[in-house]
Amino acid sequence: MNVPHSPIAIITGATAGIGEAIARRFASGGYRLVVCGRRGDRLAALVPELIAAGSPSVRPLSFDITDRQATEAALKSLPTDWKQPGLLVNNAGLALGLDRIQEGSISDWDTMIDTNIKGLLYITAIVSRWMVQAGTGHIINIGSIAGREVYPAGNVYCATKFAVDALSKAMRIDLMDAGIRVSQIAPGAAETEFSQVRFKGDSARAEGVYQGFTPLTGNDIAEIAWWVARAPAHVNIADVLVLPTAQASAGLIRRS
Ligand code: NDP
Ligand code: 8X3
Repeated sequence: MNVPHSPIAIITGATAGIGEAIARRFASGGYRLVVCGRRGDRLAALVPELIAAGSPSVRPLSFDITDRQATEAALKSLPTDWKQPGLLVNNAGLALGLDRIQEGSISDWDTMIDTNIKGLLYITAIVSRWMVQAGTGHIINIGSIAGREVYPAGNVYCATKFAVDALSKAMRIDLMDAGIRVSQIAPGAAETEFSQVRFKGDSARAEGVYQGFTPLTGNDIAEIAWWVARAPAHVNIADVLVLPTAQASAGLIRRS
């Protein structure tokens, strides 16, 4: 069923973690959804679940956000009436490795920069133009505590999240005259697939990141995204830093 008047949200990185939780939250709120990620099998499995949760219509787009042409082709393949999204959630991102600068992998650095900064920009370049044409819209960027403070061996990942922080502020300035809201949600430690990816499948190391305290979940961030998106039109919740209660700063976590 297609309900033309239900709002549309485009969510990147919807195959796992925070993005998947946001997709489920907005499905239950009645949004039409464009869910993005490289893993097409996960997107295919997610679509009927989002419909069952309450979304009137869901379009999966499987592409690599670091591939500019693939990103443009995927977004442009949407039907015309889907090119008026009320919301873009720039969530796709990753950390690779946790190495001191003198020991880091340049290939990992390239992937983080290409995904977290350039990929976010490839999407934003297209969708912000649609929003300006429509005269309305809201962009939520998922930043991080790592974009507020650097921590040992966080170097390039932190730099990419500092870039997301700068771009969130810059987008808000540039899109102000068009009436587009730009918000950032910057979480601390959230238990998702993030550490599995960072430590390249080393499950013991990944699980250790969340031991001895209660981390955030994707659902915690999804509830905040819902609150940010559903604020009255004259209210822009510009920036939310959200930490586990046991975390006081990037490197400081109280563990039992
Ligand atoms: P997950 O690893 O669970 O999810 C990451 C998502 O990003 C996946 O859906 C993945 O999809 C997608 N993604 C990664 N690379 C690409 C790519 N090249 N092209 C398209 N999609 C891609 O991690 P989180 O949910 O934790 O991370 C989501 C965001 O939250 C990231 O920006 C991260 O930096 C940020 N964040 C996470 C925190 C945490 O502690 N977990 C804290 C603060 C911020 P697929 O692999 O299918 O392509
Ligand atoms: C993810 C949180 O502290 O591992 O952005 O960098 S952290």
